[in-house]
Amino acid sequence: MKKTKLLIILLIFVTGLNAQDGINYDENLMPAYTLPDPLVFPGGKKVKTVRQWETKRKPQIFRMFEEQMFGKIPEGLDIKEYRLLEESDVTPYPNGRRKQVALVLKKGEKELLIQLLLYLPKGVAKAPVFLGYNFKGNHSVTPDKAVIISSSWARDDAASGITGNRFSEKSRGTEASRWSIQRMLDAGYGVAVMYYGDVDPDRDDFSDGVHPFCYSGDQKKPLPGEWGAIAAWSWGLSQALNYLETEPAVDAGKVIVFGHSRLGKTALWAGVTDPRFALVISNNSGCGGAALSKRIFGETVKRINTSFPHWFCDNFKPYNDREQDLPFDQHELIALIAPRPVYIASALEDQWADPKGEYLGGYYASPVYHLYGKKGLESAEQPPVGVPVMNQIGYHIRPGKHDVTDFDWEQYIRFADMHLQD
Ligand code: GTR
Repeated sequence: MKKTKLLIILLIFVTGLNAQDGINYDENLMPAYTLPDPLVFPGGKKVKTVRQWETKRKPQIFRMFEEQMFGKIPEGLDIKEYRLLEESDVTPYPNGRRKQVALVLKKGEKELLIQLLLYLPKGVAKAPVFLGYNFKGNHSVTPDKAVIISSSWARDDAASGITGNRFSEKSRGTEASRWSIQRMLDAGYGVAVMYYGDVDPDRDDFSDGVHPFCYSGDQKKPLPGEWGAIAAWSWGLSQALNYLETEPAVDAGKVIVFGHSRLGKTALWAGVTDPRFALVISNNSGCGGAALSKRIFGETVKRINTSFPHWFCDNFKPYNDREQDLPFDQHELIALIAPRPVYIASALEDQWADPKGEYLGGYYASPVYHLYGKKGLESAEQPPVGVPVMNQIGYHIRPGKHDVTDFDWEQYIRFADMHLQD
C-alpha cells in the first residue's frame, strides 16, 4: 500500500513536471489533426493497384522519410570482411551453439569492428533468426561467460557495470531478461545480437563509430539530408544480414529484425530500407517509431530532436513544434513495410511512447496491406491489455513498463511461426 502511494505521488510529480514541459498525456487535449492518406497521390488521385503503389506512391513516401527524417544512408559503404572470433558447441543453452564474428569496416589502416553474437539451435539445418541490437553490449544479453565484452564507448551506468565509458565483467547478463534466448532456441530460432554502440556510439558526436569512414575532405558530419544515428544503426543491421547470408546454418530468407525503443525505431527503418528482412518487430518504439507524431501525446518531435539531436537528420528539426506541417506520419512508415508482416508492441505504463498512437500507426497503415489482400489491424479500437491481435500486422499492449519481457517474446515467436513456417 505504502509503495502504491509513493508511486502515485511520484507519478503526479513527474506528470506535473512534464505538463510544465508541454508534454501532453490527455486525449482530450490533443489537437485536431489530419493524417496524410498513403493511398492518395499529392494531386488527389487514388492509388488503386499494387503496381501504382510500388512504382509511384511508395517511392514518394519513402523519399519524404529519407530526406526529411532519417537521412540518406551513404551508398557503397559495405562491409566485406568477416573475422571469426570464437565458436563453440558448449553454451549455457543445452540446445544452442555459439558463434562470435567481427564485421570489419576498413578505410586505409583504420578498422571498425562490429561484433556479432549468434546462437543457433543445434540440429536445425537452416534456422530462421531474430536479429537485433542490445543497449549494453553482447555480454549483457546472456550469463554466458564466453561472450566477448565490447570495448566501444558506452554511457556510464555504475549499476550496469559501466564506468569510464567502458563495459566490465559486472555488466554481463544485466539485460538477459530482455532476450528470451532459451525460448527462441527451443522454438527452432537462432538469435543474432550486436551492440549498437559498436556501429555508432549513442551521443551527439559524428567523429566516432561508422562516421569517420564515410566523409572525406572538409566534411566532418552528415549534411542536413544525410543519415542520423538511427539510419546508421539501420545500416548496421543490413550489414549483419549480409553476413547472415553467408552462414550456411541460417535461413537468410527468414531473418526477423527486432528492436526495442530507440532500437525499435531503428528496426522499423531497417525493415523499410532493406526488403530482405522477412518480418519486422517494433517493441515500444514510440515517437519516431510506430507512434503517430501528429497526436502530440507523450514524447514530441521537438522533445526528441532536443534530447537526441543526433538521431534524425537535420532536415527533421524544422518540424519541432510543427507536427501539423509534417507531410507524412508514422503510419506511412509502417505502410512502407507492406506486404511483409510487422508486429507493433506497446506497454501500458509506457505513456511516453503513446501506446494508442503506436496502435493507430498500424491501424492507419492497414489500407496498404489491404491492397495486397492482407489483413492489418482492422479495429479502430486498441485490443484489451494482454490480448494480442495477429494478422499481417500484429499488435499487443501488455501490462507494465517500457521494457522487453517474456510475454513479448512469446508473441513474437507465435507471430513468426504463423508467418514464416513453411
Ligand atoms: C527515451 C526516448 C524515447 C526512447 C527511449 C529508449 O529517452 O525519449 O524516444 O527511444 O529513450 O530508447 O529507451
